[in-house]
Amino acid sequence: MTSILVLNGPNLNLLGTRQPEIYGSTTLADIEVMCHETAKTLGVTVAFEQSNVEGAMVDSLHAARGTHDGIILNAGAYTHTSVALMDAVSSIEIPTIELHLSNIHAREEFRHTSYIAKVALGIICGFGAHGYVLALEAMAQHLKARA
Ligand code: CA2
Repeated sequence: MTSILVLNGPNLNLLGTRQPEIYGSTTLADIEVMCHETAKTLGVTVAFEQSNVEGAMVDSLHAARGTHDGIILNAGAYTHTSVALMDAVSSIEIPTIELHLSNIHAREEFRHTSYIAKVALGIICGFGAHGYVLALEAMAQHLKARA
C-alpha cells in the first residue's frame, strides 16, 4: 500500500497550547488523528513523526528511502534556515510537499525564504490544520497519477 511520511519539525509539539491566534487550537495529536482518518479514505498509510532536532529530521528523511512513497514536510523554522534539510530532501528523490499551518508569506520577511521550496513538489500554507488533509490528498493524487 502507498505509504506517506508526515514529518514535523521544531516546536510543533507545542501546537494547541500557545499562540492559538497564529497556529490554531488543534494539537499535534489531533492532527495525527486527522491524518490517519484522511489516509483511510484515500487508501494509503501514514507514518507521523515530530522532532525538534535538525539532524534527527535528516535521519528520518534518509530512512524514508525504500519505506515511504511521499513525504509531507512541515519543517517549522528550519524551513527558513536549513540547507541540510534541503539537501536531504533533494538526495532521497521522494516527492515532498512543503506544508505550513500559517501563510508564511503574510508574516515576517525572514519567513518568506524557504530552502525546502527549492526542492519540493509543491507548497501548501495558510490553511491551518486542514492543510495536512489537503497535502495528503494532493500527494495521494500525485502518486496515483505517477503509478
Ligand atoms: O506555519 C507553520 O506551520 C510554520 O512551519 C510553524 C513554525 C514557523 O517557524 C514557520 O515559520 C511556519 C513554528 C512552529 C511553532 O509552533 C508553535 C506552536 C505553538 C506555540 C508556539 C510555537
